[in-house]
Amino acid sequence: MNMELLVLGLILSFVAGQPSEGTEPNTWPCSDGVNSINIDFLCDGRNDCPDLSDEDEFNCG
Ligand SMILES: [Ca+2]
Repeated sequence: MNMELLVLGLILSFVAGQPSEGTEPNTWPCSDGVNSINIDFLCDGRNDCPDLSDEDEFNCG
């Protein structure tokens, strides 16, 4: 059935589209390109990235 192939293709494309360069699903990459934080710490009012990018108004505004 073509439907089965369609579903399989969707699953494969979803898996292949996941970030793979050391980025966990629940992390947010700091703007310095080196560090990453738990997504829960993004815009929580405390500086977690060394470059303070997680509290930057560009990301939180
Ligand atoms: Ca934070």
